[in-house]
Amino acid sequence: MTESRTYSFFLGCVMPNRFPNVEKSIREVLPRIGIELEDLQGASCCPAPGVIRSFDEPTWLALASRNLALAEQAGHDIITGCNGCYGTFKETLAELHEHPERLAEVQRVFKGLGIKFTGNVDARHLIEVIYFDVGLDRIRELVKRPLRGLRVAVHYGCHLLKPSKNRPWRRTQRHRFLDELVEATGAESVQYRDKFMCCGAGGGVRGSNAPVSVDIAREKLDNMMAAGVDAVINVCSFCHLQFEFSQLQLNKELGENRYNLPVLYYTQLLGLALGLEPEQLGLHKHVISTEDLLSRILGQ
Ligand code: 9S8
Ligand code: 9S8
Ligand code: COM
Repeated sequence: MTESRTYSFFLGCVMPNRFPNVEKSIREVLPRIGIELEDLQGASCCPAPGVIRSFDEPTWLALASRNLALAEQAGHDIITGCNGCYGTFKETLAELHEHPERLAEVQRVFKGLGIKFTGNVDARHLIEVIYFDVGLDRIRELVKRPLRGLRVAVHYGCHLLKPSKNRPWRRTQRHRFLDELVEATGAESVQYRDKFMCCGAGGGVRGSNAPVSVDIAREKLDNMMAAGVDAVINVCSFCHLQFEFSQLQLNKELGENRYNLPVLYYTQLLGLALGLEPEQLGLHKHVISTEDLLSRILGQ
């Protein structure tokens, strides 16, 4: 592997406010695999692609550009662990690069604010950096506690993959990269029905129509559970929120504890395989308990 590289860490809103445990797992795991993080000072909401862009596109573009400008000034590319933030930055950069007049428009707004911005910066999802720069072979070498026997359902999430023309993955409906990253830990990525379906949270659906949103999550969870998995693995703050809290809501509605599938963010799974302790990965702070899963993995 190449030597370590530093990125400006963009947290977004959901992770630091709702899942500091996931944030902790990222901060523990990434430096161990050669990815150094420097906090992006002064950042705002990305802003959320499925929400803010739908209401006011120019404001979305200007605010996203401001966050990109902060990274440009810090001298690093952005790294994020949220699909929504990733989508905003990838699409903002594509818009600015394809339409120089839009970059000029943003620069005009920034001039009065004293912000320098050339657009010469990139934004990457931590999964993209792990897959392309660290690589599967290096991950396999670093695994100290292979997670053999663990059956998981991988959830990619929409903004990680679409629109495919602005994403680094091969243009295919049958992505494998996240499955491969999961399998590099020794776990088995189990196929399930409608794997590429939305979790139901994005695009303002969870905020504006909770029953529809939770119903979509239920369908995904039912499909995962029908495949007999031990956990769901995701790479998005908002998908993580959806799977954690929808299970609580469903159990409450049903009056029984039918949904208790542990929800792990990828760096939590990888951290376990690297031999880290559950507390270092925030695994003791989950909405849906990870206790049984952990005793199986750790053999207690
Ligand atoms: S920031 Fe504000 S709401 Fe959110 S987490 Fe991800 S998308 Fe961007
Ligand atoms: S899936 Fe459909 S829009 Fe999204 S990326 Fe995260 S939240 Fe779940
Ligand atoms: C989902 C982001 S990750 S948004 O709600 O679609 O903007």
